[in-house]
Amino acid sequence: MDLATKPATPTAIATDASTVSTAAEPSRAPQEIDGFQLVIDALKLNDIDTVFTLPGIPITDLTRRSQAGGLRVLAFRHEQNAGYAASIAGFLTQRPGVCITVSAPGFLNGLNALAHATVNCFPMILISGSSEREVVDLQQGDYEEMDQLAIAKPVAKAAYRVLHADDIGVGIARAIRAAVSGRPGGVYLDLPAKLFAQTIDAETGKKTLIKVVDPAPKQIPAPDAVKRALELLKGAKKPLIILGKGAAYAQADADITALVEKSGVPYLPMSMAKGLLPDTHEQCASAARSFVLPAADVVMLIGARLNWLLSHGKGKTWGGKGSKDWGGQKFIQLDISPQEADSNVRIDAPVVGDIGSCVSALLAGMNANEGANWPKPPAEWLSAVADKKQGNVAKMAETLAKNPTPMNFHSALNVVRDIIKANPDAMLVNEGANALDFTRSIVDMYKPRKRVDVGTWGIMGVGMGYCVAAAVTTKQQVIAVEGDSAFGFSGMEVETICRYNLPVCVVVMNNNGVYKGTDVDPTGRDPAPTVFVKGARYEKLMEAFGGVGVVAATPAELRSAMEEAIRSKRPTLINAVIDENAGTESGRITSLNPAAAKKKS
Ligand code: ADP
Ligand code: TZD
Ligand code: MG
Repeated sequence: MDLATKPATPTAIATDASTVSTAAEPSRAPQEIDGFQLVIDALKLNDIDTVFTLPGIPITDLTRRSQAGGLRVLAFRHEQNAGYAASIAGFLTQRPGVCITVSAPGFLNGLNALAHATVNCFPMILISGSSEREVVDLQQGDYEEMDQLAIAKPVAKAAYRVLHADDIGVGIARAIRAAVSGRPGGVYLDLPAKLFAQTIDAETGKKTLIKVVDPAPKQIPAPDAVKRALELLKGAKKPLIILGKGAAYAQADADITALVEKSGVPYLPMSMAKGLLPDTHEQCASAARSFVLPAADVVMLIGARLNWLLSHGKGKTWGGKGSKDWGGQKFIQLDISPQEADSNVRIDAPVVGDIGSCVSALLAGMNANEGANWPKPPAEWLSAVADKKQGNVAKMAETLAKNPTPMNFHSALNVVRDIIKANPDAMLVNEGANALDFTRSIVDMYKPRKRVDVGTWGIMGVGMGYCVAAAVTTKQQVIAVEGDSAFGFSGMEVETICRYNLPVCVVVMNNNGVYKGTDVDPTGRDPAPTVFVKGARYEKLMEAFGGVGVVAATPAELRSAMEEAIRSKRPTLINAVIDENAGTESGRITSLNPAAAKKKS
């Protein structure tokens, strides 16, 4: 920001990065260390190697000096996208993703992602610079004045403020511990501008830093809880396992596979748990979802909550008669949060602990009791699931084989499905309504933590932030399947993707609008609220920054464009032209639309 236009206060000038012409450290006695450096050193000491940010007062120099000090500093065009990037980096790495923003508006832009991290159980730290306490608390109108700590608290797992340079070590340590221990979540760390310029003796300062020992301690489940769960599972006639993104987060892939295979129980992956075992696994019951949920008698939830995404464990989805009726299932729930059990229906066998420890305790119990002879579920159940699956897979294959003009979601996603099959290490980012729901059901995943999407809230806007974080943290090719509306929320970050030259291929499923492109304003005055400029040329956005833009009107064109993107590793945006009639209102969650609910009642 230009000082001439800034309502400067003396303290703001003192910490204003625009007064510092280079990334060099400001002059001070050689034996002193300042707040900026203590923050950077504390992050590095705790193996945080990347920060997601957007510079400005008072954190410009924090970003410059972080970069000079060896951190990877990824600068975005909007803090919300930096925040989403940090949140998914946390999910992928089990280390808190760090987002650094300016005060008030920048902080508020980052807050959405902080809430998202908390709701999705992703470890993240939002660090925001803030104005001077004395002025904020008396509401005297400071530059970007806002009581940020108070605003962050309700959406954060924890929120802290550091006022003195010698407390920075403790502040960062507490933030890291809060983010990754127990149920992970978003943590807010408030750093007032004055703090960065404070200096203390360098030797003393170094001693105040804390390297967090065992930040996410194992939590071993109680033996009687494990025994209770195994007894329930063993007695089941129609057992089912549901894997959630908590299971994916836990990185206990081999034990989870062993547990599922040893039990012989059909399983359903929630969307971000897809690929924990390959979707093509014979026990995968995704293609028989609406059959297995109401039919199962014992359901084991592994890192999945019985929230709206699982119809709260009751109602018609689960075989209940009315929307609030319990379907009669018994539930086993493996979760790190002891409060999760009974949140929606009774949990008969809660197993509280980290997924890795819970799963290995169950496996040990199975081996101790029965050795290789742990009983498989009854054959009638397995064959009923297999039959249902086969029928649905055959129906889907028929639909996928059609080649309509213009393309619909199925014919386009049939291509994406092949591309992911051929490139199972690629990361898949996915958002939209139809663009989300069809991708989730059509595109098989083969490896853990390869699919990242709208998560627990079903939010639009995670797309390009996720792409940057996925590319940087995994070093793999990233493929994003984006609704045209969804893409618009973070579309400007294609510049960021080009700037860092990341191997990201964005496929915009362009059906001219939200759900469909066919609505009209009944008064004839304006475009309908769900409709965009028809035939929009999204690919030109990528070309504007030196990336590759392609229009794909047929599956063949889409296939060759995606193959070329993967071969070249260049930032690519493919404008996939989809029939504007192809979608349905709200995708698969039409029932949550109050208009639809009203029609029914
Ligand atoms: P999904 O949306 O895939 O169903 P949810 O986000 O609803 O998954 O559920 C994830 C669950 O996993 C949360 O209840 C959370 O407490 C739990 N969880 C997250 N990390 C771990 C872990 N390391 N060990 C055990 N449980 C975890
Ligand atoms: N705003 C935010 C932050 N999240 C949301 N989920 C919405 C608005 C509402 N919304 C959905 O739930 S899906 C969607 C919106 C605006 C966009 C659907 O259009 P699309 O996908 O083009 O992305 P399809 O393929 O046309 O259905
Ligand atoms: Mg659309």
